[in-house]
Amino acid sequence: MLRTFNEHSVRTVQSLDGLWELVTAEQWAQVKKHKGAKRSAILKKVNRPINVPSAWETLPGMEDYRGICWLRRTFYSDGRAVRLVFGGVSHTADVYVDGKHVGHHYDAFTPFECALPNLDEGEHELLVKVDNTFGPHSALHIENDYYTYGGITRPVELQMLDDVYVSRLDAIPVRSGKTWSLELAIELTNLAKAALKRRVVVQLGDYLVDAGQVTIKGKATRVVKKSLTNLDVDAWTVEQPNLYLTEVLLLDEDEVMDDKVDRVGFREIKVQGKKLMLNGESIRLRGYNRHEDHPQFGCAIPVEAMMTDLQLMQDLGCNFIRTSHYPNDMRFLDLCDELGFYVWEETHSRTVDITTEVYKQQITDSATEMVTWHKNHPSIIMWGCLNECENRNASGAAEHGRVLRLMKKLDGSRPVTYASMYDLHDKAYKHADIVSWNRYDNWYGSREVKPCIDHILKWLHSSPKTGGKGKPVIMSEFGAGGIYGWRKSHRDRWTEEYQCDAMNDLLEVYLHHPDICGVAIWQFCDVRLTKEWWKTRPRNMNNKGTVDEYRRPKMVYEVVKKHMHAAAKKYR
Ligand code: ADA
Repeated sequence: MLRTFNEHSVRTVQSLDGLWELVTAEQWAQVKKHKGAKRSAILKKVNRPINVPSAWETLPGMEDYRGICWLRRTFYSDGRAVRLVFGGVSHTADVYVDGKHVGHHYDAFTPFECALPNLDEGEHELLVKVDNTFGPHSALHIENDYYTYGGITRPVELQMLDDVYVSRLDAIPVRSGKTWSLELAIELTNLAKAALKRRVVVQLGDYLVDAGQVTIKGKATRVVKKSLTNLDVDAWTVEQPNLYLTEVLLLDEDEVMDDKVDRVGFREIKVQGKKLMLNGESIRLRGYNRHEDHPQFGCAIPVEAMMTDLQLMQDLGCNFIRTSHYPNDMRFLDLCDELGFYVWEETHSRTVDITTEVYKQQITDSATEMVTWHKNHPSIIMWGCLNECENRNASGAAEHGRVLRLMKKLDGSRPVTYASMYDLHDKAYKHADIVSWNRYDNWYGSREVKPCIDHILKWLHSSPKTGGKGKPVIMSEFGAGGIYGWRKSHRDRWTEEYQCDAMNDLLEVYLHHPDICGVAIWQFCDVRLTKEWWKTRPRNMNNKGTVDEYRRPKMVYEVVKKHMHAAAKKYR
């Protein structure tokens, strides 16, 4: 399933997870040279089963396959309109039903849907062409310090719809003193040619609001806005992550024809001077950058393994996760909502070229889909974008402003930021609500941590001209490499001992600095890289994890745990 809870108790939903068939483009090229029985015999021979969701790199012989594969299965439709929802396909999908092209999507990390309003009753073929190649067609998935896998890497759902269905539900909490309200925007889609009426009812716990009869024109959508006010509910915090199921019901006369369930956490996140305020109280963020990467699953990490990561981070005393460098699986965000973590979710953009037209379209889609699909998660307290992208010139800074404004326009309830590597030379701070820095003073340089950060903080707050004066600051990346098991008395770089010494110095300064409201260690676990990065990365891995790729704690685990728990006692 796409979520950790049922989004529908009335709408017919079927999971399409499980065994599909896979052929590579090369194999298909051979197969289609033949016809009839010969073609079927060859296809039967080359077809291999693959689980969905999964990365094809987990199939023996495909560990580093970069190309195009066709994934196939069948499904049954009862003659109603069908909606296919893909949690994520890495990295480009073309969807065909019974040979007809019904959808296209770029970017592994955001969900997408295909509407099939006129399918006959019966069995249908679902074919997905998946492409994980690099090139001018792909501005966000590039050779990088993390791996781009291939496959249908997040869950797939088949939904059978009534003529009118809830196509989107936005639920944004608003705090007023001790009570809360909930601003609802309910998008209804009418698949029929004729205008249709539905009664709209919203339930949240014991609260019920009846929006009455709504008419939706034929083949159109309509947004119904309603507020639930004076709600006596318990707030969402990481200490008490209270969640409330909110259900929208669509009725025709007295029959419930469709529904949509989401979960709401009543929390308010604001910036106040140099502080982050949650429900009116200042908070400090303590946590990690986490890639969706695992040697046994690639980026298609199952929920059980997600839980292992979150429980390790809780054990370490963390309350914060940055989804470096892309929108995460909705089930992971659900777990963060349930367990109580603050999340910085960001667009898919690690040090990409932000000057091309392909980039501009792809980043706009990534930002729009991220906010549209994920805005109800209470754990997400800020939107990020454009990690370490060029902003030392006017055009780069302007592009940062464009994406930051786009995210704010889609959701004005959260602050926005980006992780910068250009400290004094960055020209885009004025566009961000929060200033965030990636710094590796004691890894890529051998500079002293405290004098360096004091120097750039003094500069930042010295004048409004910096664009960051008086704004909160997050240390969005810092850390050092340590190869699991490489323990030496010389404590040189890459030894676990060096990593401990570096982390000790960094956390001592960043966790307690009055002008720093949050820290995200780079990084939670060691991750695989694309092969072009071999020159600077032993094992062709990014080895800065606190745990290795198999989640085996390195020596630095205890250093982090000591510092984080001490900070947790001192600050909220
Ligand atoms: C950058 C980048 C990270 C990672 C890190 C490193 O800050 O944002 O993705 O590559 O450097 O390990 O050097």
